[in-house]
Amino acid sequence: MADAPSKVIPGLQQQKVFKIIVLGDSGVGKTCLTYRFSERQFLDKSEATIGVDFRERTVKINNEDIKLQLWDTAGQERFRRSMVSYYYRNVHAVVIVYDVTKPETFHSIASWIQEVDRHGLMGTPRVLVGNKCDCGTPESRLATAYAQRLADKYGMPLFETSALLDSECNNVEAIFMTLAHKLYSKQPLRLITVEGEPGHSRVKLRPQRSELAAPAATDHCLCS
Ligand SMILES: Nc1nc2c(ncn2[C@@H]2O[C@H](COP(=O)(O)OP(=O)(O)OP(=O)(O)O)[C@@H](O)[C@H]2O)c(=O)[nH]1
Ligand SMILES: [Mg+2]
Repeated sequence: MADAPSKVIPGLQQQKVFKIIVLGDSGVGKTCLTYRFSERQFLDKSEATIGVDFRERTVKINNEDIKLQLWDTAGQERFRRSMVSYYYRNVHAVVIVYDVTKPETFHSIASWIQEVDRHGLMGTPRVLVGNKCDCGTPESRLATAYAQRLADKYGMPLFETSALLDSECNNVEAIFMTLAHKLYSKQPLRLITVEGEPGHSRVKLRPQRSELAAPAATDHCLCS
């Protein structure tokens, strides 16, 4: 897990920030899940992510504002070339997503875990997410018990979600709130400085948005 902050500057407010990286094959719904959590709605026209997109939401835990920084990464190999090791730095938690209607995306999980481990995140909290539960029939979807066995093998909690359906949306909330509580209970993982007076503050976030690549246009159908 990332280092704790080194100093607290007197007179400046501090806010805890947790960086959560979201990984998984292309089209599994990483962008829609992170958008659902940050904007509380479904992203109608999702485009393939290039490199990484950056979303955030502030949540309250124990009456304290905690910022969750979501790093929505590209699933397509050709768009991951810019995924330099830098993106894995200071990661506090990992979300690995598969599509419950596409077994091949489930079978990729082992290689995503290897990638995470390769970047030195062996002890970092991680969760497994089976997305698109609204698609197909119960028979055509990957069985929960099957997914749970893999989740148990890797010691990851399993969430089954739909970024599309509001009724299923609590699970999207649950993914990130579970992580937030887990990270919070482990105490400050990284502090950032909020400059200025209370109510007129400016937050210094790293990396800057300008360092992150913009998405390109690609069409996906909903339940292919
Ligand atoms: N039915 C349904 N469709 C979804 C859901 N989540 C995402 N989609 C659709 O699946 C397609 C891919 O979603 P994205 O969120 O762009 O997938 P991604 O994992 O970010 O893909 P990359 O950026 O290429 O890695 C889009 O057409 C979404 O509308 C869901 O929960 N249910
Ligand atoms: Mg995406």
